Amino acid sequence: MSLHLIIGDKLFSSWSLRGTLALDLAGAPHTEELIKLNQPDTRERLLKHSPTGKVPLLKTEHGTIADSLAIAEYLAEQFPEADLWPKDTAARAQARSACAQMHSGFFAMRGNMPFDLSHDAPLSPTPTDVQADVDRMSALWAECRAAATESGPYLFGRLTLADAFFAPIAVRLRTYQVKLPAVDEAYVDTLYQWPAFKAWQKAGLEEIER
Ligand SMILES: N[C@@H](CCC(=O)N[C@@H](CS)C(=O)NCC(=O)O)C(=O)O
Repeated sequence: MSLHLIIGDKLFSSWSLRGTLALDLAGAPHTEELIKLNQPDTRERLLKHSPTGKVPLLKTEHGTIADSLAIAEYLAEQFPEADLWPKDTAARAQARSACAQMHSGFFAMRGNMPFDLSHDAPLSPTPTDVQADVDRMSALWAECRAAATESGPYLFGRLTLADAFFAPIAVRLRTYQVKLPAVDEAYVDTLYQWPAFKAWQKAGLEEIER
């Protein structure tokens, strides 16, 4: 199977990180192409691949798939042996629900705390709607842990697509130095130790030097 992932800058592109982590979970060999965002020719370059003009994009033998959630579902379907979602039906439903909530919400956090791997300062003061998003995130993670039926340090025990979807939030929480309950702090630590995340972080920080 030939898979080609098109992403934005590793330093800035949170949605691209989700696509890459989903491919890592699937154990899917693929090639990668990085299109720098916020350049005069960015839109023209993206439109050559997809009318969405957004990354990530996954080029497959079944066509070009736009959107990180669609990419995740495609990989789950194509690599069933990788068990990208939790095995238990109720846990799987909760994992899908959590990813969808991430995908279509948390706007205050996303808007006020832009993804930037090199950022290292708190918001001062923290806007009320951002704090509400942080509190809701913490509650959502607790709901995931409560639904988990497998063991391990990730949201549903073992690594699943839910962790790929929340890794960029872990970056925001850490780089904006958000105070978290110990259980969430430990989860952020766990995500920062995921080898595929570490590789992305290293490459992202190297983009600054270039
Ligand atoms: N919901 C989409 C969001 C994709 C998105 O907004 N990607 C941003 C980069 S993280 C983008 O491509 N922006 C285009 C641009 O900045 O020109 C997904 O899940 O893939």
